[in-house]
Amino acid sequence: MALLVLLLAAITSGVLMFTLGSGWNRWPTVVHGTVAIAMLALAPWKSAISRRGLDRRGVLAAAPSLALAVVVAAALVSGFAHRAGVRHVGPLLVQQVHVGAAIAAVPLAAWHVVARPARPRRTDLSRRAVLRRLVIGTSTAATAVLPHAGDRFTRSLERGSFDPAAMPVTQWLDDDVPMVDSDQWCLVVAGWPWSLAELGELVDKHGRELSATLDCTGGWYAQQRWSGVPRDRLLAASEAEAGPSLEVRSLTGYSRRLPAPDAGRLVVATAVGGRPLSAGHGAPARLVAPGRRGFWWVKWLASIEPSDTPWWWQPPFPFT
Ligand SMILES: Nc1nc2c(c(=O)[nH]1)N[C@H]1C(S)=C(S)[C@@H](COP(=O)(O)O)O[C@H]1N2
Ligand SMILES: [Mo]
Repeated sequence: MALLVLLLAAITSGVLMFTLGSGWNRWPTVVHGTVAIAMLALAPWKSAISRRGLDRRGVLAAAPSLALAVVVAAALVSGFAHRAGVRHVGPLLVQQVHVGAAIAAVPLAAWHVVARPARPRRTDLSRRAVLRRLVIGTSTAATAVLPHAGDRFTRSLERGSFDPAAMPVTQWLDDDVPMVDSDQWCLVVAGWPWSLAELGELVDKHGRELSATLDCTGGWYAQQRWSGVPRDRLLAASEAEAGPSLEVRSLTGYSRRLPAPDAGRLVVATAVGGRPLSAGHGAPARLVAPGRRGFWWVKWLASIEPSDTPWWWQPPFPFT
């Protein structure tokens, strides 16, 4: 039962670590680490129970449970390896192994819960058990919150800050860097097309430079000086009616819906480090969304449309 609770906490905190990039986001990170260590602490008890089950049922009947054990072990090992600074296993990122194993664990854990139900017993909450859990909990929490050199609280490692050429070019899943003809390109804001030249004039008039950290869920982050037009300015200049959310689309079809109250902090960037964006980093224009994880920073902007749909009405992560 305790392991099930921990597994749910691990998955929930892991998803939260991926969705937000600032403020209280450090708490899911602490929970995630604490839960992982607590799972390790409970492993000896669980393996004794599992061995009895295995003897009784045989390997074949226990296959899905064994598969669950393997993927959970893979998630734990890769998680601890990532924490220790290991980033690659062969062609894969350690983080990809970690997330892949966690996703595989979900259906297996669901099967396990249904096929091997365990009822909570009153002794689970007896004073001794509670005390033991408290000791495990607090000591593991203390370990998990210890700072780690070079890590941001998201556990990403620094790559190419203030040197855009050294910053990785990454896409969420399978997007490709498009060939964009900047003479033909325009950014449609609430139905109003802005050519690159017009956008440039707007940058000259209302431009803003800001330092913001791009933190990719792939495990790296970089701080850069971005410059462009604050999106509020762009919306005002486009005479856009505000809605509860803004749908930001890329030329590639990639899109994210952002809450309108964010708009004050969002910048449509045309330059980074004092130079026009490179193709890989989103030329002619990309979104800079301070405090949000990288996957919100839509590159190769095509349109920004105010919308009546609430921002949370979308998959938590993009599909491409
Ligand atoms: N159109 C588009 N924009 C995108 C993505 C994508 O796949 N397609 N990936 C996002 C992700 S996951 C990250 S981390 C950043 C990476 O930006 P960079 O390549 O400039 O470092 O772009 C974001 N913008
Ligand atoms: Mo990313």
